[in-house]
Parts: sequence; C-alpha cells; structure tokens
Amino acid sequence: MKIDILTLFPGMFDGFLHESIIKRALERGQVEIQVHDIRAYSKDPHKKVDDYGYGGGQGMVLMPQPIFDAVEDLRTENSKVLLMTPQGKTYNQEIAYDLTQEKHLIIICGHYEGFDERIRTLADMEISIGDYVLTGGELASMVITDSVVRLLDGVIAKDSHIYDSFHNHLLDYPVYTKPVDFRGMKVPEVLLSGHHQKIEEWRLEEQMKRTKERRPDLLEKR
Ligand code: 6GU
Repeated sequence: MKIDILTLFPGMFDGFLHESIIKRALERGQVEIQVHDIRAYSKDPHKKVDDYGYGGGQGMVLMPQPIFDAVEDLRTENSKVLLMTPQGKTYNQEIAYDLTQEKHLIIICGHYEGFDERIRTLADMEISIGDYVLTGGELASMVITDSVVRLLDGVIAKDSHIYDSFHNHLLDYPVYTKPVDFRGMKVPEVLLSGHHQKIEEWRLEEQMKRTKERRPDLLEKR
C-alpha cells in the first residue's frame, strides 16, 4: 500500500514515521508513506496557502488551489482520497479493515480554522476520529495510518489482530507476565494450569464480563 499525506506541518510526522511498528513496516517495504508539504504546491509568490474567509468570522481558511494541485498530481485511478475533519464519519476498526483493501490512500489534513468548502469535492470519504476538536487533521491522519498499516499482511505477527479489542466487538481479556505474585496481586490460577481449553474459556468469560461492564454498546453489535 502507498499512503500520501498532505499537511502544512510535515515535521509533526517525524517521530511517527521513525519509531516502532511503522518504522519497521517502512523498512520492510510493507507500506510506502510520503508526507507532502501543502505549501510546496502553492502558486502564490509568497507561498500563501490560506486567506480570510468571505463573510468574515472564522479567521484563516485553507485555499483550494494548493490542495487541488497536490491531489491532481498524486491521484491515479486506484486512489482513495480521505479528508480529515471533525465533520466526517466517525472512524472505527471496521473502516480500518475496509481501508486495508485500498492500493493508494491520499490523506488531506484539514486546517485549524477551516478549509474552503470546494476542497470537499476532492474527497471520497471524510473522516473524524471522535467527538472532540483537534488543532488540525495531522494527529487524525496518523491514527488512520497507524491503525491501517498494522493490519497489512506481515506487519504484525500473523493473525494476531484477530485477538484485538473490537475485532469481535469484545474488549481484550486481561494478560499477565512475571512474577506470579506481585505485591500480593496474583496471576489467576487457570493461566498457570497449562490447560488450553480452560484458558480459552476463561479468556472469553473475562472478555464478556469486561465488555458488559465497560462497553455494553459493543455487545449489542455482536
Ligand atoms: Cl479529523 N480533525 C480535527 N481538526 N479535529 C478532529 C478530527 C479531525 N477528528 C476528531 N477531531
């Protein structure tokens, strides 16, 4: 998969692309990610990318020209264009799985103050990562990229995401490591038993219990 990210703040992606799983996936060629500075596409002599909104009020608004030029430069017939905005569809694991089927994602990071409404016509899908406001779409684009890349073939241990929270609309079961007794808090006996079927049963029970307590809304989807 190839992912092109359009942003006014390319520096925000440095840590994200150079640590942990994403770094490894890039090194192994399992994904190609390019971050593009929207300003580089500006045709304005001063590389301006925003201006005052007509009608007044909302401050600086991202102009259509740099974004249109960037998308038209990068887009092919296999591209899916995602626009990061709090007004988009609320992101979830199901959308992450759907996006793994795409060959090429172009992710447009929205601007704190807003973007010209005509930019919307470029997008195949508008996505929000939740009901709160961020200063820009950069963090949201990293959330989308991270959650999709980890699902790509070979990025994490084969099929390990079938145990993810939300895969079966269930939260994860509890896990423990050494020591068996930490400050009087003991690892549940069943996990030390070596009895695989009993362990599986215990885990599913814990998942059900936890989901019922914390996220009853997920059980309704099951
Ligand atoms: Cl995609 N952008 C911004 N600015 N805020 C958000 C968001 C996106 N998703 C949730 N809040």
